[in-house]
Amino acid sequence: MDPRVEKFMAVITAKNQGEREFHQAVQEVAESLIPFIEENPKYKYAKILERIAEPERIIIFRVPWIDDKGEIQINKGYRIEMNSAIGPYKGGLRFHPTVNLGILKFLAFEQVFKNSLTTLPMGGGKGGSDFDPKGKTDNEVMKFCQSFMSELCRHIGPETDIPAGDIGVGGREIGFMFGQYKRLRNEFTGVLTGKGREWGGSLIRPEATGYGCVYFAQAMLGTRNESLEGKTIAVSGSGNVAQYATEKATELGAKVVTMSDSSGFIYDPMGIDKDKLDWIMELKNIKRGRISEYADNFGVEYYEGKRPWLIKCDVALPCATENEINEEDAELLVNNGCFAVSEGANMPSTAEAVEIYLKKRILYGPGKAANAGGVAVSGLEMTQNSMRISWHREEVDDKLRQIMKDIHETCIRFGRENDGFINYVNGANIGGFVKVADAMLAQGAV
Ligand code: NDP
Ligand code: 2IT
Repeated sequence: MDPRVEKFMAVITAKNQGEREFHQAVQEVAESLIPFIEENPKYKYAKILERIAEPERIIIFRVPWIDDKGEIQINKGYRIEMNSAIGPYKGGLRFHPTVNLGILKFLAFEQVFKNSLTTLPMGGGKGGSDFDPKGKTDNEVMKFCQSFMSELCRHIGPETDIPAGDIGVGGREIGFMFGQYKRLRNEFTGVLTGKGREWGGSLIRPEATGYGCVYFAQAMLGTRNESLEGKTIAVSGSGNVAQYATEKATELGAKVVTMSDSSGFIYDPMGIDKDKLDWIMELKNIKRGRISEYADNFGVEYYEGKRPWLIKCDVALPCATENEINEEDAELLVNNGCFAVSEGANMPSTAEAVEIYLKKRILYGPGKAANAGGVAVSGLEMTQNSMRISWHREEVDDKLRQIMKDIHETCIRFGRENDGFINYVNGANIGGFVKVADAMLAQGAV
């Protein structure tokens, strides 16, 4: 490791003990930024990177709620307000039993750079709870969401901090939280994004992260005069991001052969076409079933406890969760001919996996660039709410495409190496940093 990065990370790990994912996210950014900051000492003397790595505010609270049996349940609630240099805090809420402070800090840190890359005026934040919506009734989810929002509503607002969805938080949860916010504050405002379209939501927001991830893959392939037409794709996950990544990739002529959940993955060599995807959407979004049921229904292989990366593919779209591609998986992917990875999830590749992509010179779009389409359309939802209008589907989709193109251009501008190779990691980290850093310089030591 570069000794300057080592020195920086020693302070980060000492100050944020035990927060493994946060260390991982900060180190990746530091490796790109420290050499850049050395060349631009104004950022060094103002300690911009040191400040970006320290959240502006963290709120942690108790979330008590009563389950259907009448028993009191207690969860932890969090909101990390990471950086507001270029706009109000913006970022999703995650409800998953693995949620802890370190995971939310990593997500909030990534969000700062991602939101800056979108070109829209949004700062970075993230929040959530260790609540597990799996196996809960709609009534229990509502009770939890209402209790969670009863506290969170003191800290957020349309000009302050605007949460949205993430793992375990979709349209249902956003609806319950919006209802409680409105009731407590007596305000109908754009305080959350990902709302239903009848009550302030933007068209294309549900699709945006998955579509954007595929648009980014398309742009990367374009640099090698390739397209998605006829390509075999491995997707992981079967939630919001995975579903719409699969839909768009299929629409563009690719064949998606895998999808997964936390129990295992299915391999459908014929491809998950529109009808089969509709079946998955009903299974996952309405019946809340398991992906293994797809194998039973369509007579394909199910790999219990495994991830899709052992399947031969041209392009991988990891859309489930962090660190779902390790060194061994990355080796397998590349050795089987995979030449592009576009990350729908946040930090799905371990540091060792990323090293392999870069060493093998494949097209690698890190999450903060490739999955920025979700928060970008959240930004467009905020604009529509402020203007009290709603744009047509095509209009939002066109804006999303343009934003993904612009992010890709930014990555090229800051990430092209002397031999022409595009290092999208450096591109995204430096490209996301500059705007935030300049705003922080202008605003003084706050
Ligand atoms: P969903 O809750 O809709 O879906 C999550 C999917 O990932 C499910 O298939 C789930 O399986 C699987 N998964 C979750 N945790 C794990 C785990 N620990 N191990 C294996 N599989 C797991 O979430 P989203 O689709 O919204 O989010 C997916 C990823 O995309 C996350 O990394 C999120 O941070 C990122 N992201 C989301 C955005 C959005 O707009 N929603 C925007 C940008 C990034 P199971 O059902 O078994 O839990
Ligand atoms: O990780 C992310 O970018 C999200 N979960 C979406 C955040 C948002 O505010 O739309």
